[in-house]
This record gives sequence, C-alpha cells and structure tokens, in this order.
Amino acid sequence: MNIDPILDGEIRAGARLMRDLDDRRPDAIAMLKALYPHTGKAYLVGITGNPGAGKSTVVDALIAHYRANNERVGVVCVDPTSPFSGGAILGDRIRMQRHALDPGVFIRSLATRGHLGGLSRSTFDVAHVLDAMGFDRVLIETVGVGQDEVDVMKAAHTTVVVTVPGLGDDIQAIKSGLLEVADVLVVNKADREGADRTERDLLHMLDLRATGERKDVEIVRTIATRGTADGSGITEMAAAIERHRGRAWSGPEAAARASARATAHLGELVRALLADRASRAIQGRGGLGEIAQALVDRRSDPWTVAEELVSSL
Ligand SMILES: Nc1nc2c(ncn2[C@@H]2O[C@H](COP(=O)(O)OP(=O)(O)OP(=O)(O)O)[C@@H](O)[C@H]2O)c(=O)[nH]1
Ligand SMILES: [Mg+2]
Repeated sequence: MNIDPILDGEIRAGARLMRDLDDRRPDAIAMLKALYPHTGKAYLVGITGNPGAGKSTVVDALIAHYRANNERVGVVCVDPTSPFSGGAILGDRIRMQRHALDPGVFIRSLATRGHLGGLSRSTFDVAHVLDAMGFDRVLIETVGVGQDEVDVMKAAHTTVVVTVPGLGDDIQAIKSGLLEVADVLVVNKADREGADRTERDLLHMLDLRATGERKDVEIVRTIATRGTADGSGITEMAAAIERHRGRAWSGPEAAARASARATAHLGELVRALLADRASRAIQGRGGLGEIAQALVDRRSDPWTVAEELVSSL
C-alpha cells in the first residue's frame, strides 16, 4: 500500500480512493487507517441551511476568497437527493464549474442515496482524504433538513447556517435543530427585502434559546451572488468564521471540543458498522419484507426477532 500519492496531493489518487471508499473496499479502509496520522491539519467548515438558501453560491464565493489567500480548498457536497431540490449535484457542479480547472480546488459530491445511515461516515472519510491530500480548507455543504444532515455537521470545526429573508417558514425550519448547531448565522440574499427583520428574529431566537450563558453566534449578511466583491459580505463571513475558530479551537475549550469531535466520529463508525452487520443478518433471514410478513401474520414476534438479530451479530 502506497499512501505517498495521496500525501503528495495527487488528484487522481485522491479521486480513486474516494471511489473505493464509496464501495467500502477493505483496501481503501486500510488506506484511511494509514493516512490518519497525517491528518488533523485541515480546517473544516460546514455550510448548511434550507433548500435554495444559496449554500452553493456561498461555497463558491468562499472558495474564491480562500483561493485569493492561496489556501487549497476541498469541497464535499452532500447531495440532497430530496424532493426539495432534486438534481442539486448538477446544479452545484455548474455553479462551481469555474473552479473545476483550478488544481487548488477539489469538489466531491456525495449522494444521499446509497449512504443510508452512513452519510456522516462518508463525509468524515472524504474529509480525511482531503485533509491528508493537504487541502487547508474543507467546505462541507449539506441541506439542513434532517437529522442525517445535522449529524454530518459534527465533522465541521465551524458550522455556518445559511438562511434568507422571509417570513415565518424559514425561521420556523431553522428552529428545528439547525440553530442548535450554528456557530455563524448568515442571512444570505440580503439584496432582498426583509433582511433587517430576519436578523432581528434570529437575534431574538438566540436570546430565547440561551440557557445560562448565551452561545456566541455572529450574524452576517451576505449577497453571495456578488462573489467576493465589496458589499457581498463574504469577506466579513470568512472573518466571522476565523473569529469562531479562534474562540473555539485555540482557547481552553479546544481540548474538550476535539474530544467531542473524535467521539462523534467514532460513534458514526460504530453505528455504521453495526448497521452493515444488521442488514446482512436481515438478508440472511430472507430480507426485511419476509421478516415483516412473519410479524404481521403473528408467526413471530418483534422482541424475539430483534434479540435473535442482535445476538447473531
Ligand atoms: N438574489 C439573490 N439570489 C441568490 C443569492 N445567493 C444565491 N441566490 C440564488 O438562489 C438560488 C439558489 O442558490 P443555490 O446556491 O443553488 O442554493 P443552495 O442552498 O445551494 O440550494 P440547494 O443545494 O438546492 O439546497 C440560485 O438561483 C442563486 O442564484 C443572493 O445573495 N441574492
Ligand atoms: Mg446547493
């Protein structure tokens, strides 16, 4: 096994490894194990938020910002193969196309489908490969609609939640879990009416949420379609990310955070391995449909089946 091409940042070697990881090939996992000591240098920024909030546009502008500072940027787009925004991979690809020829940028899309329960594991895997390849920044875009996506954000050092001006709905949606994970809140599409109001609502919610000490969350307005131009807010957003980085990852909290992040990663891996085994055990008993029918017909009971499945792992 030769990890040098990966450590040298060779794009083709990285892409091949990521494909092999998708197929859960044992030699690819062995490669990850060998790479692990060489990781821990990249800074991971998660970008999440409602469908269509402008996440990809923000990511595109951030890539340009970091490239202007000579940082190499890896991107993981977790594609929501969701009813909200089907075909997002294509959209993201087109949107970020202008970076495609830049050897300092590597964009990888992960489809939700086929990663059931393992989305977070796959994100961690790909992020580790990008880290080993020497990318300074890894941006992770995911739609914040479900627990899966929120879990994905556990891989990030700083989580940015993108929202847009508008009444009620967006704010409501953001309430459910997303606000919890936000380190930086972005009001994108600030060229639209209502950004003031949205910012006030967000501030209000942050205050309501505060139990004991209020989490230090900055709110930044952006117009991501303006890229890195003055007034786009992208420079300010990047600065807010750096301030969070300073607070969270260099102060006394850093050790506890690093430990929580490692624990989350391990938890994902254990869960995913158990899920793999469980699904093999279920196949061994004729599949879920077969088992369900036996339960419906009262030929078996769920307690016994569950015990048998778990003890067969
Ligand atoms: N007016 C305005 N439109 C924007 C802004 N940022 C993004 N958009 C537009 O909003 C639409 C959605 O942008 P995307 O970047 O694809 O949003 P997304 O959150 O990545 O979408 P999904 O990945 O499908 O959930 C596009 O038509 C963008 O051009 C902005 O700052 N102002
Ligand atoms: Mg997108």
